[in-house]
Amino acid sequence: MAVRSLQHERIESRFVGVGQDEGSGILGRIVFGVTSAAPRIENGAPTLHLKMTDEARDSFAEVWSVSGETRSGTVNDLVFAHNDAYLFCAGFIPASDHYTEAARKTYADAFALVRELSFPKIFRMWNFIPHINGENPHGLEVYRDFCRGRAVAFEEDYASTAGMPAATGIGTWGEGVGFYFLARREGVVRHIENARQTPAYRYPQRYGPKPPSFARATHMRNTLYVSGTASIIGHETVHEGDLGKQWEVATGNIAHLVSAENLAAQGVTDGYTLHDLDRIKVYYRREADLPSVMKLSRAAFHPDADIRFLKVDICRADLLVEIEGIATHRHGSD
Ligand code: 3EB
Repeated sequence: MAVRSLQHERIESRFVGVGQDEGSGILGRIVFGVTSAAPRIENGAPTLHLKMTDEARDSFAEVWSVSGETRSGTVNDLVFAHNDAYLFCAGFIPASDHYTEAARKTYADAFALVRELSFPKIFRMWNFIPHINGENPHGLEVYRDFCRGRAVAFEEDYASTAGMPAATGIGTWGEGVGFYFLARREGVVRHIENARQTPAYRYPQRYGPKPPSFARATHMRNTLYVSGTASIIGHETVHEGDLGKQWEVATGNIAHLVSAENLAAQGVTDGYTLHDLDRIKVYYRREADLPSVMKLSRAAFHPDADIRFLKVDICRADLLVEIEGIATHRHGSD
């Protein structure tokens, strides 16, 4: 009987120039560029294009790779690839006035796929929503409309024991909702909350008919996948209009989230600091804030951390910045 090599258990992401990711073991790629489109297989791997900028020179790709053989496929407009241990899947919901039903169906299809392919443990998800702060014809904010459909799919179609994963829900300049996620076949996957913040899935109704479906982070194999994190204490936005103060709260939230103290209380014997974060995305709302967020990032994160800045709308109209990343223990230089 074959013994599964630990090599096959490794999964990693990197940010590269568009088209700079030739090589084997690519599970999926996301092009943060100038157009949005439904995902398809490109150069042998599922590829999702998201319009996040007007400038081609600001484009980059996030590439997820594993060792060992991968297989890819398409079902119900979902495009996926997997090896023995991990699944990458991307999907797209065409532009619409109403997202509840389409989101419910598309996420239900995704959950059916993880069951059929036996990758029941989703550990990280990203959702990119156009006109996120706009209103639909019924006066419901687009983000809240999306959240309603996603919540119903999680309630009805996702294993109740699996728990909701770390996620990002953020704006895009494209038309249509693009999303991608990663799932694991077996092993321990732990979803983590933050004592400073109300679990998003328990936000009160004033933020929408159904709450957002995500955990603050997910821990797996010495790695902590940190969700999009903003200037929210409890369930309330704090420091409306003040970028510097929102930055302090958002990074403070992450610092506590990743700390040994917060993790120990949730069964994880590990602990990180802001300097352990990498593959960081800083989403900011106002063009004029870019120099500030770059300066604040340099002061907060490790000099070797790869950080990308994306100017998009954020799921609450009063939020100016949102930060995500992946915490691992750095090797080599300090
Ligand atoms: C928040 O804490 C900010 O809807 O998937 C962060 C991460 C946010 C994920 C999502 C939304 C989502 O509520 C917004």
